[in-house]
Amino acid sequence: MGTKSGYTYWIMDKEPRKFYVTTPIYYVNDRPHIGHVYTTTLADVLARYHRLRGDDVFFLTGTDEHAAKVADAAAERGLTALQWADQNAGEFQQTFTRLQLSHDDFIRTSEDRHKQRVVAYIQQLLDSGDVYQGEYEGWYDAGQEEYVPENKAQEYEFKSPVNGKALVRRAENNYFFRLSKYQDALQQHIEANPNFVEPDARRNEVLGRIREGLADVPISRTGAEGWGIAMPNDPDHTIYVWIDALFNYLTTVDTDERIQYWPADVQLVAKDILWFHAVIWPCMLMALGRPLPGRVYAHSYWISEGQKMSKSLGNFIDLERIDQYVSDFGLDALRYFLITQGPLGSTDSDFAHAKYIDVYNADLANTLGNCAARGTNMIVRYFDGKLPERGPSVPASRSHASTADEAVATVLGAIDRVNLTQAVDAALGIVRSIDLYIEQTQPFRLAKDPEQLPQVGTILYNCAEALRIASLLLWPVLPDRMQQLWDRLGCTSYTQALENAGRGDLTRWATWGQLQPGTPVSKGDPLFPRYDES
Ligand code: ME8
Repeated sequence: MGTKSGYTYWIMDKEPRKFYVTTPIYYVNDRPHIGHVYTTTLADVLARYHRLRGDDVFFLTGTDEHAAKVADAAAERGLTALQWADQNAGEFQQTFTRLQLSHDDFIRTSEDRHKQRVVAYIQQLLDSGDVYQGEYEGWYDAGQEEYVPENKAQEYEFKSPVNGKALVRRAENNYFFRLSKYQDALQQHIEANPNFVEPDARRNEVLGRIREGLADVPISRTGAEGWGIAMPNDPDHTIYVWIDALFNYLTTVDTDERIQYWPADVQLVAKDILWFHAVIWPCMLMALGRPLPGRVYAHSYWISEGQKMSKSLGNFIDLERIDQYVSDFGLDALRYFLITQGPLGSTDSDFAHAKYIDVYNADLANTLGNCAARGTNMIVRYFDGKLPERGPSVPASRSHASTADEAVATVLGAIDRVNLTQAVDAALGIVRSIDLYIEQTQPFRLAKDPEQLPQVGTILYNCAEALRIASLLLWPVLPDRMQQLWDRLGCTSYTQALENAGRGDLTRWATWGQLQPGTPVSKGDPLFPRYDES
């Protein structure tokens, strides 16, 4: 902090902290569905929280294109693999743009910038002896494009746990990654860094499996017919799609301008692909001599109306359903449902229509929307649409300033732990406290007596100020509607800072007492109109 012309000001040009967040890169054999939208929305909300607090954010998503199932799906349609990949990668990009996801880059593994660097990394591993040639035989899950260890294959009765198709016995001459060499180092890293794999239940599973022992893994296959990245100096072998794909997190930022973002701070994945991210990936990074990511967070699954989503049941929450929810309830409402009801921890979540309506009406229409409408309506009605002065103090059970300060601290801590549900809950807690305050102080009754108007001013000032702080803390989840609310409260400078500089200054902005009395306040349409199915 410093002083200038008698005012205290924060030094704005302090070096921002970098924050790099990734999502899995998605297969382009099919169109996006709610699972893809979910993880990308989680990353978006995290990215926005970090931008809001002033961090220098890099948010990456993209598509994983070199899978055999992409080539197969293309062949069924008489297209080349790249044509089909272009079409679906385009669909992912358009969907993410339509959903206003704020990624800084979208990597496609078929791009040269990715392929060239993958070849260089594999060459480095060949040179160091961490990649070598050998013979491999095992149970192969063709749908997942992965070998299943013998004990797991037995447990699954030699069927894919994902699509139920028979595992096939396959023998190949492959290149291998010397995973076994890194077993101890990885185990120590996970034990010493409790946040490296989260949530805890998943971390324990991963540690348990590592302790059973890590065998070297094949990283190439033959017969890919030109779809994929060839092994350096050995065009008959194609780099296994998973190895190619994992490198995306590094290839995208391995340039002079971006390398300061590495290592990733948070890598979001779902539980099905945690092994690759918590074991194979960090060991490859160790072999390359690169720093490891800060956190690999594996969320659980969305199911649909109580059932696992599957092609055969045809119950995917697909793009059509997603667009329908956006048009019926608004984009912010979809984001809110995903973030507050989603499978962020270690249990699955049900995407159920009735629950969607309940959550929307309870939290958004009745709590947040209603609170904003009450406060602004009274300011318009009793103070001619100008924010009143803080008059004499009014007895209340709790100070708003301290409720807001605590919420800000809770949100900042929750964000660091990727606990988005807790962050939203703390922000909404401010809104609930405003409702309670209005119930206790009854400004609508006091306003009937002109002598009490200064007290009404205090109450409404406090409500508006608390609402302003709540809106800042809710913006990452509800960017569109909170910006509308800022317009009504005369806080358009936040929108400008976030749009122009790409970052905010949350701790300064969220300090109590910044709304200026006399500022025009308008009421506008309901932010979240109540939804009535009929
Ligand atoms: O696995 N609930 O791609 P993918 C929640 N290309 N999230 C879900 C979900 C569900 N029911 N279904 C999918 C791949 N997801 C690889 C990844 S990374 C180097 C390569 C989300 O298209 C979740 O994030 O099958 C999951 O990890 C991802 O989609 C899998 O997408």
